[in-house]
Amino acid sequence: MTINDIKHPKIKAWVEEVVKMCQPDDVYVCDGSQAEYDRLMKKCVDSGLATPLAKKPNSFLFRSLPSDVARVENRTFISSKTQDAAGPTNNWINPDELKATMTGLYTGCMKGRTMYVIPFCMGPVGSSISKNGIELTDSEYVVLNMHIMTRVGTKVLDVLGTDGTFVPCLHSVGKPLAEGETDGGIWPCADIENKYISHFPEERLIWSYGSGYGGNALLGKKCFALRIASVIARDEGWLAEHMLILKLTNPQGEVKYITGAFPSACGKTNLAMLIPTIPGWKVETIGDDIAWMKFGKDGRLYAINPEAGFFGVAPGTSAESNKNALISAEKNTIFTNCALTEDGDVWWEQIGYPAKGKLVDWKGNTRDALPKDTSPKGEEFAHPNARFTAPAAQCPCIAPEWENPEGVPISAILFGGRRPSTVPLVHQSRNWNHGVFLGSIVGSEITAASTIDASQVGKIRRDPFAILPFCGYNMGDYFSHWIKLGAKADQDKLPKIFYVNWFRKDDDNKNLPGGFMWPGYSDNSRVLAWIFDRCNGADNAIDTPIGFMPKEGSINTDGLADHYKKTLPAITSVDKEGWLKEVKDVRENHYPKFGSHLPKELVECLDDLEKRLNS
Ligand code: OXD
Ligand code: MN
Repeated sequence: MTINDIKHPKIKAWVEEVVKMCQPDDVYVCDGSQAEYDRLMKKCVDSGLATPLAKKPNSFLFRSLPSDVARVENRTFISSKTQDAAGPTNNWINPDELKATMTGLYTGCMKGRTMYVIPFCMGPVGSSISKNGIELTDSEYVVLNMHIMTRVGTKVLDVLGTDGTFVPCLHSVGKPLAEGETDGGIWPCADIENKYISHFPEERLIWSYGSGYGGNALLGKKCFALRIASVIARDEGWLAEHMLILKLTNPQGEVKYITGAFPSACGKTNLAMLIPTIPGWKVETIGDDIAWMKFGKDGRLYAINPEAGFFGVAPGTSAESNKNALISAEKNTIFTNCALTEDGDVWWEQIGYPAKGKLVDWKGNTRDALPKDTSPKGEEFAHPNARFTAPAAQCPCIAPEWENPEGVPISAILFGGRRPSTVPLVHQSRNWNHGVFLGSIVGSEITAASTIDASQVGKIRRDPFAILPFCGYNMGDYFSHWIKLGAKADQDKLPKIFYVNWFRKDDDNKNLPGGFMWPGYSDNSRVLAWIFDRCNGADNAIDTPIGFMPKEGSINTDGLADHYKKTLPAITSVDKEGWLKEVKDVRENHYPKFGSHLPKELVECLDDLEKRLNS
C-alpha cells in the first residue's frame, strides 16, 4: 500500500507532513500480513541485524547497542502546556520549545531509510474500549514488534474510515544514512543526549526520537496505552493502568477476575501466568502489563488488555518461575539482547540450567559458558533487561475470553512492591478511598543491590499505583481521579482493594532461600485464594489498624514447606513500629511532593491509620 491508498484525509495529510520533515527514501503503509512480517524480518536477517534461531521456529535474536538497552526515564517528557499539569514527578519542557528542538532533529532524519506507516489498534479491533493509533517509524524492528504487540494493518484503517480518531505516534531511530551507507548490522540509534521520548497530552500526540528499544520505540505500549491513555481516561471517566489482568477459578468452578499493579521487575508477568500449588485452583491470563478499565451498564468495572503480546524480561524466566512464559516464547518470537548458544537457541541468566560450550553474549562477544546459571554482575551473557516479544495467543494459560470486546468484570485490585519489612503478606483496604491510599503509597525499599549510595539503603522509593513513570499528568490529580470514580460508583459493585507483599525478608534465617519469608511464585496462589474468598464475603479476616488481614488458619498451607509455616505468623501480623515509621515517611517525604494537588481524602486516610496504630 502507498500513501495514496489512505482514505482518511487527516492521516494522509499528517503522513505527508512528516515525509516532508523526515525525508525518507520510501514510504510503505503496513497491511499487517504474515507475508509483510516475513519480508521485513528477512531484510533484518540479510542486513545482519537479526539472527534466525535454529531451535525455535520462526524466531529471531536482535542485539542492540549498549547505549540503547532500556526505557530512558530521564529523557522522557510530558510536555503539557503548563508544568503544573505534568506535575512534580514528570520531566517537563515547554511544548513549543520541545517541538522546535525535535523538529531540528527530525529534519532529514530518515534519509536513506524507509518510513513505515503502521495503523494499529490497542484492544480488540472494533471494541468500544479500544483505541487506534498510527505509528510512523524508520525501524523495521519496531514494525516487527508492533505486529506482535498490537493489532496492525488494513483492518485498522478500515475501522478508522475517513474520519475516525487516532493517536499520531512519530518515531525515528535518529540515524540518517548517507548515500550508499548501511547500518552494517549495527543497531541504529542516537546518542543519549539526543534521545527524546515526548508526549503532548493536550494534542494526544507522541514524538519519539533516538532510541529503538522497547517502550521508547514501540509507541503503543507505555507512551500511548499508559501516558496518553491516562489523560484520555481522566477526561472520559475511565482508568488506564499499569496492571496485569488474571482470571482465577476456584475448585467449584467459580470465576473471578483480578487486576494487579506492581512496579517494574516485581514479577507481574509471573503472577499473570501463575501455576497454582493448591489443588483445584486455576489461573489464566488476560494481560500481563496494562489494563484499561471502564464501568459497564451493570455498574461493575470491566477491564481489557489493550496489547496483543508480551514484551517480557527474559533473565529470571525459568520453568520454575514462569513455565507458561517460556512456552509462549517457543516460536514466532523476537528475542532482544539475549545470549546465543552454539546450537542456535537463546540463553539468559537464571533460565534454570547452565549453558554449555560457547555463548555469544548480548554485546556480540563469544565467550565460554559458566558452569552456573548465573553470572557476576556486569558480566552477564544476556543483558539484565533482555526481552522476549511473544504473541499472547501462544500462552498456554491465555483465557479464552482474553479478547472479549466488552472486557472482563473485575472483583479485586492488587497493589504490591518489594518491601523487605513492615508490609504484611496481604491486607485488604477498608473501603475504596483507603484502597486508593494503599495504591498511593506503593513502593520498593532500596537495597544494596540497587544503589551504590549506602545512605539510601532501606529508604523507600515510592511508585504510586506502579504508574509513576507512565502517568501522563499530575499524579496528585491522578489520585483525585481514582477517588472521584469511586465516589460516583455503586459501592457494593466496586472491586475490593488489596495490598500484597511477596518480598518480606529475614536474612538471618538460614532456612529461607534468599532470606525471603514467603516462597512466592506458584505459592502466591494461596494468597489469591484468600482474596477470592474475601470477595465472596467469607469470614476469613480480622479487623486490624491497617485493614483486614487473614484470620489464623485462613491461608491454605497444605503442602507448604515447614519453614514457611513458621514464618507465616510474622508476615501476617501488624508491625506497629514499622507502620508508624511508614506514616511518618509518607507524611514528611512522600505526600508533600504533590502540594495542593494531593486530595484531602488521602490525608484523612493517613491520619486515620496513625490514630488506629496509636489506639
Ligand atoms: C515494562 C516496565 O517494561 O514496566 O513493562 O518497565
Ligand atoms: Mn510494565
